[in-house]
Amino acid sequence: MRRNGDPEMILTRDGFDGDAVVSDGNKFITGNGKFGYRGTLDEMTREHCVGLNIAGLYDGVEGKWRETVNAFNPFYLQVYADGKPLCAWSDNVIGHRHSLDISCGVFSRETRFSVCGGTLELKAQRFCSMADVNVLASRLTVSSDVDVAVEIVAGIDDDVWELNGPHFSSVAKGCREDMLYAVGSAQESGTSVRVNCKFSSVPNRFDGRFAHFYVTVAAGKTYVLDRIAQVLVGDEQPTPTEDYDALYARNADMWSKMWDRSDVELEGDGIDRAQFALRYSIYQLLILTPRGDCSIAARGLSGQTYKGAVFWDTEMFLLPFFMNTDIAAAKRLVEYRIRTLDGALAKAKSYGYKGAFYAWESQDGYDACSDFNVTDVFTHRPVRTYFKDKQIHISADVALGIIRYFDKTQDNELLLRGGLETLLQISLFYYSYSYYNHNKDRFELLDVMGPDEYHERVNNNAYTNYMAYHCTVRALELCRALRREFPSEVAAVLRRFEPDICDSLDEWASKLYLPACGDNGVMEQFDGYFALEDVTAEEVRKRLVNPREYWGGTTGVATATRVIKQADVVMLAVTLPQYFTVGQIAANYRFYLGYTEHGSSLSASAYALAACMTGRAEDAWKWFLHTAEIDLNGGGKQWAGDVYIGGTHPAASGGAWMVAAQGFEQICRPKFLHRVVSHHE
Ligand code: IFM
Repeated sequence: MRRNGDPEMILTRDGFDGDAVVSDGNKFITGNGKFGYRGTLDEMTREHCVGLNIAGLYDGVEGKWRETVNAFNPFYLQVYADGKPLCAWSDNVIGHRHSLDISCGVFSRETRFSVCGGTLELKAQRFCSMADVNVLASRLTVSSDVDVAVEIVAGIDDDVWELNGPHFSSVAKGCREDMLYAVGSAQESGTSVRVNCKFSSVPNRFDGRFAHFYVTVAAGKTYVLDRIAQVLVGDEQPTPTEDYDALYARNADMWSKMWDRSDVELEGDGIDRAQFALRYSIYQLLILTPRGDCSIAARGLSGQTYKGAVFWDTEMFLLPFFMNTDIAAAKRLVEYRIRTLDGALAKAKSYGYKGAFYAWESQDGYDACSDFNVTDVFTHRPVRTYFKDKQIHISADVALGIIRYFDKTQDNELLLRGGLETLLQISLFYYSYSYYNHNKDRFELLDVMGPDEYHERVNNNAYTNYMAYHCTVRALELCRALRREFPSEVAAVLRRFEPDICDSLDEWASKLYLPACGDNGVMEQFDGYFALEDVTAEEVRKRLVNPREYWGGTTGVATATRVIKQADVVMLAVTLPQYFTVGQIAANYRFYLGYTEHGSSLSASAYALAACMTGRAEDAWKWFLHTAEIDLNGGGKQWAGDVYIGGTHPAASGGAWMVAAQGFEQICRPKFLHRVVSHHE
């Protein structure tokens, strides 16, 4: 495994590009699972989207979306030489570069300025410590080939970038010798956020907000200023911290252990670009390693997009990586869902259903998904969307996460401490949601939305029906097996349900409608899909009047067509391949590809996996690069109607890992997957 400082592990931008500030904030992000610090420069402020995002701390402001909180920025710093500010975009810049060392999560910048007839070089490094998760460290060095009088203004910037803030009503700030602090409380919960920043030398002056250092940098000499920050949430207490070098060494050591567990090496000619993209994807996953009670948000720790909420992305795209590299982290992800079962029970009840209907956008179990998740670009009016009400597949995705975790670990304890109850409550939800069609003597799941969000309120979405069926059958199997070993514990779980729950679910599953593949091998995405306008995604794109237009909803360009946002039947085929033959997977891949917009970053990896399963090496490679490079290219949609949805794409990174670690090996020897289940057509 490559180590700290290896050029093959470094991502670099040469020269400053003002247009790339926001996307570089995502691309050069550092983090440790508890915090994400965007890849911005020290002299930047909220207008450059500087962000120190805190995992799992949510706050809501009256009339606005509830979202995760960004902490005060401990690393604001502006150097003045000869009375003028030195910024990467100043006129006197001779050269600039910033980089990210993905072997150890260290962000660096080097900028040279023409000052006083000589050259002054400003270098800075920083990292979020993987070893001490409340700690962030930064080192600034200033050197020059002429004597220069320099003023450094450094401190905690409490004017934070927020999408739906302000989240702190008042902030107390102060300075104690070599340390600044800022403390505020999140408006809704009152949870306190304290940021301390300790300098390696005592400032000359504190102006009530920032510290000022006045130094003369002598020709040929280097001035060094270290800053060690602690970010404390709730009742966390400050702890003594080590110096920069010691923190750096322990952080690097921790990273090296993480890479030892997680690296995937590709073999072959001309794979350098792909290898880097894959390692970069793994880096993006490692900086999201869940801590404490938290799970992982859909845009990771890159900001407040998607409200910092947890989606199905976690179970379907992130869990496989953690299950194979860090089982303790995987367990946290699964436990998060078990812990938030009450929220799912309450959501089901609020719609008049039984069982567990999980939050589409979970903030600790509460569903943050708005009824109007998109704004129309023409009228600027909110558009009624049905993600929250109708994407019922979320509960089965959660169940599959628990089942896969159990299959890997045989952790009976987890099942007995809430896992089994969660699985049965999820099955009960589908049972209560379903409709019994007397004419056809079968149960159906009506008025739903599958993974393809452009077709709302459809009947019998294939992905949803199969996932509900599969998870119910597995839940019952696990229940029976567990009952043999732990009869009294399982009896206690079952007492929370109607006495005949298992028989009812068994019968329901045996009568749930599972659409079969047609003679051509293609499975219809939902009832009536084949009757929609037969037009490709590219043709529909040409119909857009505004590039940010929303394709779905009642009047979207895709709604009345076969054009879909993301892998749906193909997602089903790669998730539960046992219900398909290889030929059927190939047929669905071919059929749906042209209709898929890939408007979600979740789509490409599903197509890559399907390509792997059906021996399509070139396509697999293409879709693999697409998913692995999404954050390197600044790709992915930035807007849904008028709503900003930019940030990093953890699910795409997780998908890249799945394709590399689990997909590629199938290209040469596709498994024969045939076990067709098609009943009640
Ligand atoms: O979960 C996804 C969804 O499938 C498509 N829209 C974005 C969400 C978050 O990544």
